[in-house]
Amino acid sequence: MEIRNIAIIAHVDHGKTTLVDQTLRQCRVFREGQEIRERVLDSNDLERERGITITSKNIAVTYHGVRINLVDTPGHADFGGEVERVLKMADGVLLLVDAFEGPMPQTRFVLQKALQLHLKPIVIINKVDRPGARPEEVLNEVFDLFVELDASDDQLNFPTLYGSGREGWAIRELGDERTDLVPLLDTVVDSIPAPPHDNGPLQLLITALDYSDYVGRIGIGRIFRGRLGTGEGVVQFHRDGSGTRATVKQLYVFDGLGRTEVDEVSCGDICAVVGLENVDIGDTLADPETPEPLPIIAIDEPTLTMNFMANSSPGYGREGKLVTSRQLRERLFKETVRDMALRVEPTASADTFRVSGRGILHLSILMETMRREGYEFMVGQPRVIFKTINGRKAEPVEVLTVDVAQEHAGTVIEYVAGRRGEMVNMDVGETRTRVEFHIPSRGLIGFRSTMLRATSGEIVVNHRFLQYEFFKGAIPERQTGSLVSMAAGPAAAFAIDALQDRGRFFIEPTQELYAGQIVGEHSREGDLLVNAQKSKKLTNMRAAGSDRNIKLPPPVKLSLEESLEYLNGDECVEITPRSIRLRKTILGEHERRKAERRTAKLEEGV
Ligand SMILES: Nc1nc2c(ncn2[C@@H]2O[C@H](COP(=O)(O)OP(=O)(O)OP(=O)(O)O)[C@@H](O)[C@H]2O)c(=O)[nH]1
Ligand SMILES: [Mg+2]
Repeated sequence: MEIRNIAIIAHVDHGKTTLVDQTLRQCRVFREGQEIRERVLDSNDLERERGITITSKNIAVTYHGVRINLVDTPGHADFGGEVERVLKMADGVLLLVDAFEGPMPQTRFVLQKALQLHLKPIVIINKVDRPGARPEEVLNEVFDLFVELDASDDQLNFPTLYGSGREGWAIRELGDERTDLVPLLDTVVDSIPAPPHDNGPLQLLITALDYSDYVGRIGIGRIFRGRLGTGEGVVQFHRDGSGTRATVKQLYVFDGLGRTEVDEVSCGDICAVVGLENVDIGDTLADPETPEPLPIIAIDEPTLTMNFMANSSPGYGREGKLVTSRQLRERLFKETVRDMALRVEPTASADTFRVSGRGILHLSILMETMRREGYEFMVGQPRVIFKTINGRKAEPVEVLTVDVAQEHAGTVIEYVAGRRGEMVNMDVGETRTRVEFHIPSRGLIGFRSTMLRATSGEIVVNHRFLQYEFFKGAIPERQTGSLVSMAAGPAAAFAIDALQDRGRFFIEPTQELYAGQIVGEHSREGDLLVNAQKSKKLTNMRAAGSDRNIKLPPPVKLSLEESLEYLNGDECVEITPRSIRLRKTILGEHERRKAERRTAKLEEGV
């Protein structure tokens, strides 16, 4: 069977999954009567809730007798490493660009990777149905981007389409009739090269993993040379260069949303292999007669780290069932097996683990997954990972793109400058201005929420890792302190009401609190201990009901990511299946003061 291997790449939310979905539908993968959900590929709960793709997925459609293997990739910058890896499976890419937004930082990153791998690109200007879409202008911007990225002449000759994944059509010229995705499928078959055929000894590169409760780990990859049959022996080369013997128990090729078992897979095809112990990303399966590994796949270094700690809050174990440090340890190390970009290290304390990854989203997805599984734990302030380059301290720097109403551009520029950022480009549009900066990752922590507030929500923020650069100098932490509950017990409306001018609250009346819990953000520097349980003295019947008559502004609800970004160095987030609470890492006021004095002395060098 003829084959085409193609990866769908784009900036976050530009419509990859929706387009794959529609392609599946139109190729009749959905059996009649089967319940059809939107974006069926975003299959895990977190993906559905957040509306983003977290892990890439393989699907395949058969079109005019050609099997098109499609890989849907995540668009969020934290998962860029994953995209880079799965590109190894492809001979071509479908680059999607939102007809309204135009090329964004992640568009640039994924395109650059694809061009470096000499993959054949097809460009589709997507979401043309969007009001305000500017497809022709965006196509020009995409062309400029190709030029900037040093695309070869052949790559610059990319086929282009306009389309709407959601409405399920693609066209070659804007005036064409908008019927279906046939023009896109035709373009894929015609312009993406078939995988080269090499009859030599087997080489299969594992680029993704899957699990099944029945068979364990499953390796997913592409055959670059030779062929592979069920029951055959192979040499499995690992990342460290060592090789072990293994036998292929089952082989599958992709078929629609699922897989079909086959006896043999030929060169160029993408398959799933069952029966390999400890199979890992980057492994090569090779012919035992002529065992030759493929080059090792580079993996992104983590840039951000956080401490994960066993929950030590007074109510620990009440909301989750997995609470011990041993359970936490096991779970974290298990994740490193699946997620190459994650690093877990023990620390001097048996209850604390240093977990490092590619960004706040990357790590918060792990936290969300764990709390759904029933874990309780705490996480400390996110910190960037410094490196030493040529004997000097270096730190991660990111490209930050901000789209903002013109009147707010000044606010953003000023804020970024205060965080050691540097403006590199500014595009003043009719209503919106796009500003691009280079800024240390440190300066970005808390950026989104601060700017959303400063611009009343009129801002779109995107950023992605650029490179390590020499340390840029101190950046102030959050200037304000926290409002800290001094006692345990349910919060009282009366107390919250009386403290309104001290800051903004994160909690609601009647919510159960413990001493040392953070109940709000102080409007000034330094923490403020508050009595959040204080209620009005009940002098008579009428006063007893008065708590109910107090009108409080709604509390500020921080998401998990916002909570992480809020933290100062001596604070952490308590995460349980039911709650997310902010707290001082040291709960007792007395002990906290003592620790503060110790740190202050250390800093003075006494
Ligand atoms: N107007 C319009 N909206 C679209 C179209 N395609 C997708 N969307 C919307 O855009 C949002 C993102 O779509 P997805 O398909 O999840 O985008 P994605 O590129 O897979 O996103 P990530 O995987 O997170 O990078 C959803 O709200 C879709 O409904 C389109 O053709 N037109
Ligand atoms: Mg997606």
